[in-house]
Amino acid sequence: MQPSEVWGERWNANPNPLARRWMETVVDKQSMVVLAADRYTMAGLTELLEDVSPHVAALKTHVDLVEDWTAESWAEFCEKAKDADMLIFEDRKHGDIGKIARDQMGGVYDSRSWADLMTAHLISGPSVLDGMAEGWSNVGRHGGVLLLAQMSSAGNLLEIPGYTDAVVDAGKEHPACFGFIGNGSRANELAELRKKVGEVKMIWTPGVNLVTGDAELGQRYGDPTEAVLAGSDGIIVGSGIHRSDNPTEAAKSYADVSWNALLQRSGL
Ligand code: 5BU
Repeated sequence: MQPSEVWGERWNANPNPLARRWMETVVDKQSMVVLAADRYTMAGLTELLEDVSPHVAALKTHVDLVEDWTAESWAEFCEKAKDADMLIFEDRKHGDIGKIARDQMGGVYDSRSWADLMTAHLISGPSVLDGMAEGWSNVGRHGGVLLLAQMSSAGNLLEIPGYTDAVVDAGKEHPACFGFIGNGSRANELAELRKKVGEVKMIWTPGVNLVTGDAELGQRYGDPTEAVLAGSDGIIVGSGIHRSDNPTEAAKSYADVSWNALLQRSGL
């Protein structure tokens, strides 16, 4: 299948190389799964990646969770992910003023050099987007920011009226904005977000699991099929895969569910 068949105008009219890369990988792998690789050792991460990579289209990291992190082992891990055709997405949730966010992409972890995508809150204003664009550009790269327009956790303050709309208005027009984080646990809120975002920017959704309902420490889970039908372009799945007894099979199940939902959404 070709990306244009599955994504239609969203493929044909999209000028953003990262968005096109994502849409293409989804079709190649028949998977919209963004793996939240929340393991705490390099061995655990590497094993997980090897188990699931055919069924996963992007790798989401929290680099500061890793207890035995070294620059060398991380570089090797990222290389494996790239070889398996995955975009690398550091869920850093930047939120400082532009120049500090830019410089926080350097430092020990030097995320500007290996992350293709990164999350940010827009709480400090649009300078965070400019700063992050500069961060990548300082090492000769282009990356994309996923702005938090919604969150999956109960009681999050992004739900205060007006906040999501303000994030979408600022991000929609900004070239560094790859897309938005939407709440996968509430399909109706996600559908509203899709209407506001339009067709160009991506929406990726955490808070999805085949077992729905309230979970650990305020996390909430919705059904991945419903999330895709409501407008999700990437389902972020963590424990549903990495805590499963069989991560390979779990990853395949999420891939199948997301791909079938995408085909249904596209009328195929
Ligand atoms: P889980 O194990 O599928 O619940 O993991 C979800 C991941 O998505 C985890 O890495 C969180 O940091 C991340 N996440 C989230 O759960 N909810 C949000 O609103 C955002 C990120 Br933003």
